Amino acid sequence: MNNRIELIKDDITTLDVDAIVNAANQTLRGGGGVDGAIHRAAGRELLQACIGLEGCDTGYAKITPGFRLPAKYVIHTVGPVWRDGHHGEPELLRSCYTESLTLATIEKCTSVAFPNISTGVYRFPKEQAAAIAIETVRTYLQEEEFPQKVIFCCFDDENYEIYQELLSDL
Ligand code: AR6
Repeated sequence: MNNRIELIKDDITTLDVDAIVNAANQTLRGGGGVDGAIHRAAGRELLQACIGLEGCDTGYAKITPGFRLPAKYVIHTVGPVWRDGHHGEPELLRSCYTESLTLATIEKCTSVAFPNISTGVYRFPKEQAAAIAIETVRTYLQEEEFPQKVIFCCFDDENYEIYQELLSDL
């Protein structure tokens, strides 16, 4: 199992994988953070494709080509905005991972990279978000052959260290 999960610290837009996941907002029209970086690297065609998707609800995911990215696909998911943890935030975050993985399975993706959804602008506590991400991915991989590899792609040191710690306990 653990050889199907990898941890890296990198810019997700540079990864040569089948799919990268985008931490988008409900409009799917780009934004800051990882969303902005993905749109800049993929080019305007990505925005055109996203406009055609007509938005996405929190906890769900939609897929587009990767256009100028090395990745073949971008899976756009909308994480919850953290309020106090009692407004369904954990369940919605879990759903982001499951829905994204389901799209990856449908497209027979071999490798999928996730950013730390909701832990930036949306202020989800990083420790809790990492625990949910790891647990959800592990459970999913127990049931499914695809994707064969899931990469947690951290960008900030804090998230990277949290994942290192949690993954070393497995
Ligand atoms: N590669 C990988 N991870 C990155 C990159 C990158 N190039 N850039 C930032 N991160 P955020 P959210 C990490 O704010 O909290 C956008 O405006 C970053 O360190 O991008 O889900 C959307 O349009 C953090 O750990 O996403 C939405 O409006 C993680 O990505 C809103 O932000 C997520 O931070 C979504 O907020």
